[in-house]
Amino acid sequence: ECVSPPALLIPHRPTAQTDTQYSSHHLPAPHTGDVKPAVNKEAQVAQEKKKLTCRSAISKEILEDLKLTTKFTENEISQWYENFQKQCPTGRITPEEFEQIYSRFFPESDAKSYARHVFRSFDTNDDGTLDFKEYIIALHMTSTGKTTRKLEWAFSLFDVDKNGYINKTEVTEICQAIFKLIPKEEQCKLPQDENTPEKRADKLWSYFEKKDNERLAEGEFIKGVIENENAMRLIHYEPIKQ
Ligand SMILES: [Ca+2]
Ligand SMILES: [Ca+2]
Repeated sequence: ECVSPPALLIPHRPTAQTDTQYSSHHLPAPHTGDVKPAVNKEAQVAQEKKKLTCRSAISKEILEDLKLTTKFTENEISQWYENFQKQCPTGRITPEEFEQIYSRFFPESDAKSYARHVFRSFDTNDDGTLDFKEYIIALHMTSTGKTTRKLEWAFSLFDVDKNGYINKTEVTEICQAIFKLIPKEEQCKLPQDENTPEKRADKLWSYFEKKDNERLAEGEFIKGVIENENAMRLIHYEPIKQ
């Protein structure tokens, strides 16, 4: 059992519903303290002791850094850290763990390749694991109300080889991963011009007015998506709410 996925999707229109969904599914709930009555005092003391020895505080350096790079408060960061430590005792999330988190959220479909791409976009130091700092920055990028910030992240998701540009092959690759998230019964209800990953990629690419062999810079990508509701919709998949 590990932490919740930081970014299943890019909520394109922040609504009250999205916010509620976000707080219940995406954020590891800040530790509010167990209110269960203690069975006996001795056990309680032992438990407190254990807590104190197991828990290592977040380093000042990381805390200061995160306060600068995100809008989270010191208290929020500390609570998430505590939660993260509890659920990921190694302090790192592996690609396999990340895939498992995603597959729990998409039980009807194959979330593996999408999870791999998201993982890659968050693993900024390319060491093959997500540490707490990368996790919090991921949370910040995807939970902020700012559309441009989310789109900066979306750009990094689509920039598969991390060269600073998106080409059509990369768009196709991400569209293939997104497609696998869509349950089969939903796939057959898709519009004719987006019912395969290739068609979805063609449609999305057409909004940027680029030739097939041209590439997109970050600014062009963000502008193109902001200006076009369909492009915004096609860059991610939002499961139908039950
Ligand atoms: Ca890393
Ligand atoms: Ca690229």
